[in-house]
Amino acid sequence: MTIHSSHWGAFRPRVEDGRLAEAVPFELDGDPSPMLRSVPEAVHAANRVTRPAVRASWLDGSGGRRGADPFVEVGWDTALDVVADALRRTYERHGPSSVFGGSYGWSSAGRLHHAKTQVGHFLACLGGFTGHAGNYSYGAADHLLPYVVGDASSVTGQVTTWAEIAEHTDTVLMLGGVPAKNFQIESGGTGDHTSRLGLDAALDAGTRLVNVNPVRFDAPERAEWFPIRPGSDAALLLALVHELDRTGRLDEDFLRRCTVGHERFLAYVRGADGGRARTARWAATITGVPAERIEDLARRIANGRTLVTATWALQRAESGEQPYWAVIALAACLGQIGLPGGGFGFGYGSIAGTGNTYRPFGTPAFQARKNPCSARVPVTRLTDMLSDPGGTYEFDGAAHRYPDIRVVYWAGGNPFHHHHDLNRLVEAWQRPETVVVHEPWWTATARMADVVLPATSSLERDDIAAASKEPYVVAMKRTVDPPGEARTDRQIFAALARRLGVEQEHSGGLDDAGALRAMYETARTSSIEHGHPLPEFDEFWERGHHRYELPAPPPPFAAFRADPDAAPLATPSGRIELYSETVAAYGYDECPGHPAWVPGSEWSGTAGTRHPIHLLSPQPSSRLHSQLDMAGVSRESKIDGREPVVLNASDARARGIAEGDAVRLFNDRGETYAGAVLSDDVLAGVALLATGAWYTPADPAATGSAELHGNPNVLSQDRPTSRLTQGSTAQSVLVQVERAERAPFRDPYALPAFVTRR
Ligand SMILES: Nc1nc2c(c(=O)[nH]1)N[C@H]1C(S)=C(S)[C@@H](COP(=O)(O)OP(=O)(O)OC[C@H]3O[C@@H](n4cnc5c(=O)[nH]c(N)nc54)[C@H](O)[C@@H]3O)O[C@H]1N2
Ligand SMILES: Nc1nc2c(c(=O)[nH]1)N[C@H]1C(S)=C(S)[C@@H](COP(=O)(O)OP(=O)(O)OC[C@H]3O[C@@H](n4cnc5c(=O)[nH]c(N)nc54)[C@H](O)[C@@H]3O)O[C@H]1N2
Ligand SMILES: [Mo]
Repeated sequence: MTIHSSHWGAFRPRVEDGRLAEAVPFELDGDPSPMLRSVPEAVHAANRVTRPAVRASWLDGSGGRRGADPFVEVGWDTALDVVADALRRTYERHGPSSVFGGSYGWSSAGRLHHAKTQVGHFLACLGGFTGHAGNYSYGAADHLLPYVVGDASSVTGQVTTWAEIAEHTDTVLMLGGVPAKNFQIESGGTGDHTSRLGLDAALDAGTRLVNVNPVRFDAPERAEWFPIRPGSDAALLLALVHELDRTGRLDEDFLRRCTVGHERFLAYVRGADGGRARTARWAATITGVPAERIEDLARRIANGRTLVTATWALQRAESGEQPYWAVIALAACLGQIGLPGGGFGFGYGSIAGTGNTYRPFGTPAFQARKNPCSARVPVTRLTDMLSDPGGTYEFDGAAHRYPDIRVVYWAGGNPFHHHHDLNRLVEAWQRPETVVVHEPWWTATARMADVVLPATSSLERDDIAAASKEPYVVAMKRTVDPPGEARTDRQIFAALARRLGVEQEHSGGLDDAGALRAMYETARTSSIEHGHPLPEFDEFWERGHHRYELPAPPPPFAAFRADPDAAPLATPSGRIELYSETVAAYGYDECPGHPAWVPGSEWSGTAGTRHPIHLLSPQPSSRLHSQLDMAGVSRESKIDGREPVVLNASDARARGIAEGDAVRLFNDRGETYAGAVLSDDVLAGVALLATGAWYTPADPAATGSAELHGNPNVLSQDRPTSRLTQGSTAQSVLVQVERAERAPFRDPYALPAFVTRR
């Protein structure tokens, strides 16, 4: 029986007449994702890219406008020649930093054909490129946590396991809940979805879950809902600390032994900094949570073993560092960091593998050649980089300059899904001389390219799926033929490398099959060194999967807690820093030296605005970002072809909006149309419009065109969390919503216009 995998899980492909008929869930997966149902339709979609295509007015040098001009289909030789020429010219005239190869994006679960890594490898062979720093997912946490706890392992590494929670934890205080929709997904795929089972086991064992969230439904039914205004969690956490302090419940011994800066932090909480005491009453006005409820919560978390968690979403907002730092501060005050089932951890329900055993070895992954060029720009600064060559920005305590980008090379990502304030990006995107995109589908980003090269989907090539928070390594076997003339990204780069004289550096004499074997062998060597050997390649490929069986890990921070001198953290003090001299010295008022309440410029507490609805753009339940949007589960979720927006029922009534109505969401940055869903399980004043509906401008030739399909990124703001981390602020967005009498419509998945087509 053949096997394949995806970010949404492993499956058994059933093929009929050369076509994928069904993706049958992997029999060992305890909780497979319904998204598998979308796979056949996506793979055989009418909007696959089947031949190389070049934007007509780029080819004839007449200028034109990216996204608005028709394409010409050409043969592979012509396409590869024009790309090779553009690269050669650019490297000669402007050097490596003028080529942007950051190419952010998830591509497929296959670790060899991970397109972004292949882009980086290829461009490194040519002399290097401007890369990116950080990520959209947890960029603020990733750069903040090393200052606080020495590294970001509480986001990316081992956190308290589900088993430990079930056995030891009385209360899990879950900021952002534990969304079942999100734990369908693991980057690199998963053979076994464990989160729902882990949660159920904990609930059965008597663990209480408190879902602190503007949304009720992103937690199990059995959880308690603790509604809160988006963007206000730091205030709640400070008030909980205040309440612990006021009632004599601080763990002074832990604070003294294991932290530095608690005096300054507590002085701030008490109001000794000249500000107000951060009491429950103070927080009530900010968070919308009654003071008594905050006081009661403080009592409950101090009574018994408590784990404080937060989803990644909380830090994707202005000053998104603060709730994360405050979670750690609250956990430190409770004094249970390092105890089984206690302390803090991030990303439960943000991704499938959180709560599993983390495995820092034996995970097959393609190793790209090192980038010889040091230029890197934070992912969230994409638009500024393109529009402001030579401009300066701050990042992580230092000033940097934007490079002068002439070529943008993107494969495996969809910036016209993922980036914020898309109307700004559309204009900045017109500046470079050349934009090359590899895509399996005619996405918004493909339509915004000069040269579009048809890439295979994962089902049309051999690969291996693996992730370090998930026990399975899974063979992804070629199942169907590529459509038209599609090639693997690696084959495309190999052909370009030949033209540019770097074939040996690029491919090392290996074809795709040879490279796959080599990638596996590297992981196997590491697995043997760690005493958990992967089988030989042929045996693995034949069986199709391998499951690592690992012993349960110790609680995070256990060694540090036991003896902080013997097992110090990698912070300057070796302790948990509740006040960081380093961060304070940077002088960023949006990210001071200790956890603080720093209201954003755009959030639900902003008074007197013309755009009173706080729009959250969560991850979609029906797809992965923009992937699978055209198929099955996602397509069926649309309302008259538009993305559903969840509105609080009273907000909808006040605007004359009924269930299923077309609505217009707008602010000063853009406007988009969506279909209304009414709910009492979303806090009043808050709306939810998931990411990933394919960007569909009404008029691609117009500046600031209306968007017709419900893409929240025409509304989101292109402003970083802070200068410290330059994270994404997707969740700090204010909009107005109105009923749309006549809502315009265009097919989001239509093919672009072609001048000629064979
Ligand atoms: N408003 C708002 N915006 C957000 C977020 C949010 O919360 N709110 N979240 C952000 C986050 S956390 C993330 S991670 C980003 C995600 O942003 P992306 O990772 O850019 O989103 P995807 O849709 O997964 O894009 C992957 C692209 O790769 C293509 N692809 C798949 N396989 C292959 C392949 O083998 N080869 C090639 N060449 N291409 C392939 C797919 O067709 C798709 O177009 O979005 C961010 N944007
Ligand atoms: N189905 C599906 N799953 C996915 C993805 C996908 O595209 N589809 N994408 C994956 C990726 S790339 C990522 S980065 C992760 C992202 O994972 P997250 O960032 O955790 O996901 P979100 O869905 O944005 O939000 C999670 C929860 O946080 C809540 N929340 C938002 N803002 C606030 C706030 O200010 N305060 C509080 N208390 N709660 C808040 C939301 O209501 C929601 O319940 O998801 C991954 N999982
Ligand atoms: Mo992400």
